[in-house]
Amino acid sequence: MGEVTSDAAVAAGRLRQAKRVLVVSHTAPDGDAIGSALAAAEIVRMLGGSAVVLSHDPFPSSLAFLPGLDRVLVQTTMPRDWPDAYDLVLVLECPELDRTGFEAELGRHPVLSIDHHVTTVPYGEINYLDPKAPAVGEMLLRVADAAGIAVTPEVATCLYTALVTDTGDFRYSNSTPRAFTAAARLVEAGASPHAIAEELWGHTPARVIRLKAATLSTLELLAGGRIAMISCDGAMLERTGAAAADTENLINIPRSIDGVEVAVLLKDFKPGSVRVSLRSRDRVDVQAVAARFGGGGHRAAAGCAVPGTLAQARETIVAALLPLVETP
Ligand SMILES: [Mn+2]
Repeated sequence: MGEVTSDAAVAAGRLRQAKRVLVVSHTAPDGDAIGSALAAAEIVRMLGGSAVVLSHDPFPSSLAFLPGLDRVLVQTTMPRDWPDAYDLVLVLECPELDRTGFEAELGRHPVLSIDHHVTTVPYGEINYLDPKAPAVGEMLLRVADAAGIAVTPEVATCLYTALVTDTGDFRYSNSTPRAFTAAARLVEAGASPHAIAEELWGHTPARVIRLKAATLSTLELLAGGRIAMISCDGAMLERTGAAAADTENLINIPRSIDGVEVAVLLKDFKPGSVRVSLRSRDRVDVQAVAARFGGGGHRAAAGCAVPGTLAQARETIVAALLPLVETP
């Protein structure tokens, strides 16, 4: 096991030593994954090194405005100059190395892990871990500070996007003073909350709305209305022209129903395995439920994969949740 630290200066020091860094985050990347990866690559460049961002999966179209996104390698294979041209791997937002989709290759160089998940396994040579951080983007602002780097408007835009998406527009329980302090700094550094909100929420492709309608038509209320469940399958994607990444944020709709304590989104896109997203209003610890199936996340937002058909996964998850919503 490598070094575990909550000190951003240790991470900054390690990045300063690196000449060429491969930056990776998790599959099915969200705003914190992509925003943090782009900002981290820029921080490495400002420290005098070079960096390449590699993403196993495509990103949601709502994030297409992020500065530097056109240079991200979106592919399931390693870059052509891997491994010889690199001397460090920076892994962001991954509680376990296999969340990257590239775990078999990444061990060829030392790994620096930066993450804020409660369940993070310290798999890196250095692990800068802070479960109290509202987003990895906030941790990277600390890295920039520790490195003595002035945040550019482009980096501020990436980090603010990481923060605003991971806190659900500053509505989730991670909307702490730290989140607002970082947000204020990033706005001062050139991030525009209005322009970013417009990009994130004002350019929804019609296929996403059609997928939303199809998925919401499956709504079931269970346990006297305390569990809300929706599901989505490959046929719906085909019918609407949507992609798997377009399911992002859908789960917040059943979560918003009056009286619902846990919302569940079942995604049946792969034969034999159903991807499960869980959201709670904080009273129920959905991370503990996800962990039972090898998944992870946070108390109020977690995910896992359950083997079987959609109907089987539904039964499994309902059985796991029922005792939790029934305890007063
Ligand atoms: Mn995050």
